[in-house]
Amino acid sequence: MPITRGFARRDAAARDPRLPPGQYDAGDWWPVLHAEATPSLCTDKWTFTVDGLVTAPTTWSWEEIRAFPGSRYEGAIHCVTAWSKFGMRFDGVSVDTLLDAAGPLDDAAFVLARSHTGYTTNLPIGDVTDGKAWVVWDVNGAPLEGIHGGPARLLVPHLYFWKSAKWVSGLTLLAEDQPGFWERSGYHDRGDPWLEQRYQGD
Ligand SMILES: Nc1nc2c(c(=O)[nH]1)N[C@H]1C(S)=C(S)[C@@H](COP(=O)(O)O)O[C@H]1N2
Ligand SMILES: [Mo]
Repeated sequence: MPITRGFARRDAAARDPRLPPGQYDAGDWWPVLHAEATPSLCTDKWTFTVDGLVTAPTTWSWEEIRAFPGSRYEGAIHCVTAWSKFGMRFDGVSVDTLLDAAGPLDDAAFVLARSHTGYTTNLPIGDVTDGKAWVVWDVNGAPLEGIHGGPARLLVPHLYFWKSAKWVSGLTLLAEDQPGFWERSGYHDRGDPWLEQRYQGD
């Protein structure tokens, strides 16, 4: 029956329910996107700092940060330029572990993530706590390449990927929101892909 076949074809072409609106599956392709030149950061000079509204501002070395209990994210990532990738496996440390060590003060409501290159991106503190954010150094079982932010990047996979600062150098806890690099150029403050929060006003 033609009508049945028509429905079957439409089902086969149905959108993947894991794809947020306006996104496509990039498959095996992992685009490389950044505004600055790729830095070459030796792990013996790499550091990660949590400062601002915390009881104990702390800087960790590469060895120190890798000594924390490991934490893994498995799932999708979504870039505002419309590509998504599924089945990504990142290993690193949970941001919860790092914030616990530094002791956020009660009035810490936002974080500004910073990169060793000067890149910044802002997030409500609730978007980097309770198992939603990581500092990661391995992807799909291999060390994160420099072009993807190695030796380590921030990973906040439930938000558009510009929040996942490459070559991350730290988090500053703030009482007031302070827009980062792309946010100052018109990108949305929060960037939830399921709400299509691409640009200011979305
Ligand atoms: N330091 C830094 N981090 C960054 C960016 C950047 O320009 N500089 N761009 C962001 C954007 S817009 C995206 S989509 C992802 C791209 O990460 P990828 O190159 O590993 O795919 O990095 C994010 N983190
Ligand atoms: Mo992006």
